[in-house]
Amino acid sequence: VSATGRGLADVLVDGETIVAVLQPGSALLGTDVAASVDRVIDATGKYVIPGGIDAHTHMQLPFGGTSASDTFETGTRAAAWGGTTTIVDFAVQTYGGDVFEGLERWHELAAGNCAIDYGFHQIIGGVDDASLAAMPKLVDEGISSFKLFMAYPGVFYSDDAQVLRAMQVSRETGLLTMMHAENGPAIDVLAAQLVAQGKTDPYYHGIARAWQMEEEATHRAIMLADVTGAPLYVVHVSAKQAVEQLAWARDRGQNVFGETCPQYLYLSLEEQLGAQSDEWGAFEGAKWVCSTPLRSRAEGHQDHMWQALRTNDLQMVSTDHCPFCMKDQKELGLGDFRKIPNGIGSVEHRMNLMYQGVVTGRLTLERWVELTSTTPARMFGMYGRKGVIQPGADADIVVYDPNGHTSIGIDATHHMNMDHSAWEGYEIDGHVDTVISRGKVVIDDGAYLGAKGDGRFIKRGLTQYLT
Ligand code: DUC
Ligand code: ZN
Ligand code: ZN
Repeated sequence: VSATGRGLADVLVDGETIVAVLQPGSALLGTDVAASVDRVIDATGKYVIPGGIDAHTHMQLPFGGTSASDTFETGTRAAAWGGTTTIVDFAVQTYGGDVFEGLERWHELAAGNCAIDYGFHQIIGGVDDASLAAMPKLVDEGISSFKLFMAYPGVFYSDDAQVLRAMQVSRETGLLTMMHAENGPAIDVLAAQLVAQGKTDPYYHGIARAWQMEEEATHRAIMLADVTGAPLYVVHVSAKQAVEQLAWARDRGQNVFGETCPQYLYLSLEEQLGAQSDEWGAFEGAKWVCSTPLRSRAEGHQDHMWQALRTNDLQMVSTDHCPFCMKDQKELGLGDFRKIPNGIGSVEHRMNLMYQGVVTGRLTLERWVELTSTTPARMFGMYGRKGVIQPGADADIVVYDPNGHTSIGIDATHHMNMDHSAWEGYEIDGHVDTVISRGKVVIDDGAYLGAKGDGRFIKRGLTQYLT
């Protein structure tokens, strides 16, 4: 299955590379291919797809006095288990810090530790003369995108003047501007007022981060992109009104793109409000605290996200994988939701969760591949090598069994480094059977055969979505 069609084929891999896609049973140069290869993986009755590309992860991200609980080792191994063969993580620069020191630090964290290939975007948490001067040099480092935050004042935040200046660099260099679009200063006032009223449970995180705050910031980002001519990619879109802004901008001819994440398709504010456990009481909802937040199902956001994926108002699905344990991490926010580290761990489950869109008739098989692999490759400058099964591409291949089944629990079948799962109890129609990462079989019939250090840094080119 590719983004453009499906059919029966044999895929021939030599070393790390796909060398041929053949009609079943073809002879190659007079030889019987099946008889002359080292190993045949029989995928009869299953889907053979390009390995998943999760273009938005945060391994080991420092946040709220703690760090995301997956290391590059544990997080990329979990990704492999779930049929993802490439991640793009975020190197971090913060205010006053040096862009290249931030990037160097991320290289140190990842190098030699990853199970699958990885690239980096650069977070610019402090737009100033020094970072603006450094940004064009990112292109040579294979970093072709940077992320700004209109949220988190005092941490990652950029004001409109900073956003504008960074977007001018985006326009000049072709670096893609990625935006966390929420009105952080206004959200922080609302959040403080809620806490002062004693409304401290996790649920109020989503009340403070109202959809209006996302719609407004999305619109502002679009206008700043328009005036500068920068290409804009809005991350973790969760509000239907934000999607409408993106669709409006695209109709005006702007180079504006958007991703959503599984949590905004499946989970809701109402379920977060109802969350209860013996151990945590209503604080159980902390496992679903992420930003942008979960949205109200009564308001129809989840259905709208599915629709937007079908109609291409949203172009891709990433996870924003940013896991924190309940113990010692999420619990920092007991009594004050503002102190709950923001994030959900999903890197292991994205391919399965999105396949449910096929099962329920919301997506075609081809669109599943496009949203989870082919578009991420094109959007972030890796297409040809990644995101497609064709001669010359890296042999990143998943054999997916539509008749298999996957139960998401927190037992031995769970590989992310977390003490809970936001997805516990989900029953998936479908199963990741075999995962090949650059020619090496890393997941084989329920066994992990890879090793840390298998994954290599991918130098990315500029986005292939623009002329
Ligand atoms: N949102 C999250 O949920 N976690 C990390 C950063 C972000 O923007
Ligand atoms: Zn973000
Ligand atoms: Zn993120």
